Amino acid sequence: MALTAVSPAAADHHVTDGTSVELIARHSGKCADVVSVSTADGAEVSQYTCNSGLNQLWRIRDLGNGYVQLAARHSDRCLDVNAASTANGAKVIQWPCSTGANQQWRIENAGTGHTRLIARHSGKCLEVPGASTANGARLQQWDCGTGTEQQWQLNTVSNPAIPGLFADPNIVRFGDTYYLYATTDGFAGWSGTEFRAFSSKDLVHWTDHGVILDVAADISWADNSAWAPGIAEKDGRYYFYFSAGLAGGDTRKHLGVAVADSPTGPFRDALGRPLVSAGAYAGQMIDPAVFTDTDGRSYLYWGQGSSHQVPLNADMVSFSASQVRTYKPTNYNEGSFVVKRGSTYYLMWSEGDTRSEDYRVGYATGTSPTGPWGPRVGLILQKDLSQGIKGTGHHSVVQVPGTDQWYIAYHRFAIPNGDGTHRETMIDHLYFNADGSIRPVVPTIEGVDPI
Ligand code: FUB
Repeated sequence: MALTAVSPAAADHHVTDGTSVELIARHSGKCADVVSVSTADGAEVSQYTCNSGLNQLWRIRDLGNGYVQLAARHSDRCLDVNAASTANGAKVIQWPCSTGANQQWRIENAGTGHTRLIARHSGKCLEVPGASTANGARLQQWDCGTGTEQQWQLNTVSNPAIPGLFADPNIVRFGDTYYLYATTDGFAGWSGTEFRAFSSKDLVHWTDHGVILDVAADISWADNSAWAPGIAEKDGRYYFYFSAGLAGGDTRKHLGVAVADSPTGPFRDALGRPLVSAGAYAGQMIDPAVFTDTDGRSYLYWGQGSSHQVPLNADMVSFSASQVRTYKPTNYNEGSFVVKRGSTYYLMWSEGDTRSEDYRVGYATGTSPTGPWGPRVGLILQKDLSQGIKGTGHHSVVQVPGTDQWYIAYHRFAIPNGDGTHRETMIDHLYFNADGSIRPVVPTIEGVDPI
């Protein structure tokens, strides 16, 4: 289970906007649950044995006024006191999120790791009637007291790893800190311009460092389509590779590289021109990724339609064209990514179209960072319709130093209502089998425990 108790202090003051929580009643240990996973307006909310279902996960929206909304993840509808009643015993339902004070909840510290949830319009507390421990007991509001049936534990889940719409995540570790860089999603035609940086010590709690590069503002040769970044460090400088386009009738993308003295920027264009211009190689010049071998040499990978691979020069912003190798593994589309485990190199890539629920990740192995690569071994990651998980792809992988613990960051369609331009970034475990093959990843709604 990947559930982390929010501390009372955090529950009072620092519940992070966009995180999802289970609401667990103290007296029963059961979860606030939208009955039968209903998406209907007015569906009742009761307590039920916790099962990690999306109808038991509530996404926090911090309203900035001391109150939060709690939106059920399966329906995107808000926890709501029916008809804005102020009466004791008024039932709690889900309802389309609005500005109503009967959907606004104050999270108050009740001690011992628990909270009270107080409805703004009535000042009354969310409770399980009669301190029932039965599945199906309908939640209601009542005058606040000291009963444990009015006390709730807020357990955060770690997926999506970063709140909001982000795709093509590149996860890396610099020093003792993990970083995530991604495409900012939610724009028609993936036309967004900004890249942000996120950092975490434990892979669960992430800090948003804001915009580190805006291709429209910071890159003279680009003004749209800030896609799919990759980053590497050398001698205390950070090299940020990205794809972007320049409007004016040309829809092609180029690869660029920006540089900074910190992993959180600010980054500036390293070359004043693309590192790889559209048309230089087969396919689209998108989806850069960097692998740095144990000898310190870094390699650049990119390409849609084909996977181009080359050692970077020591300056990290140039390479020898004569050393570029191009591969087209079975089912390859885009999103090349390489890791090394022992003496084996693993080339992974995304298959299919990011707009398809069948977007997925396959892999092959090789004996050098630029191949030759063996035949496609199989899939690492694919949709799981039993959990409503679709469109899993464009991933990256990070190893916990000194261990054989590996994590995969990837995107999938947002839940609910996602598609190929509304994607969210996930982190899950990646395991190797004893024979060195990669075990298919189990994509989860909950994510991982803090490391
Ligand atoms: O996010 C824009 C594009 O979608 C990426 O470059 C592809 O890998 C696909 O995920």
